[in-house]
Amino acid sequence: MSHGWGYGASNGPDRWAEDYPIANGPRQSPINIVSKETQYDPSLKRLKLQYDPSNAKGILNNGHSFQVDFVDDTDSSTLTGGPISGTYRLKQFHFHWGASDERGSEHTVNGVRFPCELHLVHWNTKYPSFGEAADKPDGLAVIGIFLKIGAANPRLQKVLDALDSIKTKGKQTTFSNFDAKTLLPFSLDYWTYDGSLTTPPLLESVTWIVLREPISVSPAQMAKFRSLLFNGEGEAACCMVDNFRPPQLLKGRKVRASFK
Ligand code: 1SD
Ligand code: ZN
Repeated sequence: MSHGWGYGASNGPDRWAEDYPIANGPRQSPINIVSKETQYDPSLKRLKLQYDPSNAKGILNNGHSFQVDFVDDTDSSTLTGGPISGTYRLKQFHFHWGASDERGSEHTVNGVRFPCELHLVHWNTKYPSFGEAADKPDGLAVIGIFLKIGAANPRLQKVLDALDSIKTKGKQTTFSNFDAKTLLPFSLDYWTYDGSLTTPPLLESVTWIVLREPISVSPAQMAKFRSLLFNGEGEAACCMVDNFRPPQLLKGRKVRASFK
């Protein structure tokens, strides 16, 4: 994998272990969530999200996905409650999606795949920075939200409209005044388990919080995701699609549910 990791035949998820042996570790993500094997845990708290729209900073094509970045130098956009202790700050959100609507999510539920999955990435403020938190067992908390085909989702439109400006790898532009809370579904019921980043370096530092209720996306909106490119400007065009890792072994882990 001398040319760097990606999602192609020569550098995709099946090859990541060559450069990142933790790919075969004990708490890798994503997983298939088998609902009847999850355990309702009445001690799990309600998720508390407090996001400040003025913290939205920019949007970037990172060559694997695109991400919306947030200013994270104060506690103004945070996740507390749920399965975590203490305060986690919002760092960025990004998506994973397929070449067609039959696939694209990273987590699956009872074997069912969704066309897209949103990840809201937070870091534990008991560490001094995202970078310091990223390799600690309790360093990160990522909220995963499934997108399912249905009505066009007006809450996604501002993000999708920005994609024309960041078509190729390395492009970025300002993205301000965005309330990430508007991307959440009505219900905040969730499953939670101990896992990892789903992209190299695959660090086993993530408390995953996967919401049960999907949000909607239209076929035309999904097409807009697929208009992005993996490649840099001036290189051969390669559509950014199928940028998801498939489910990994549970290896004895427990998945808890916040709901009965
Ligand atoms: O794929 C993202 C990656 O882009 C980066 O955001 C990382 C956190 O540093 O997280 C992974 S993921 O596990 O949230 N998919
Ligand atoms: Zn992700």
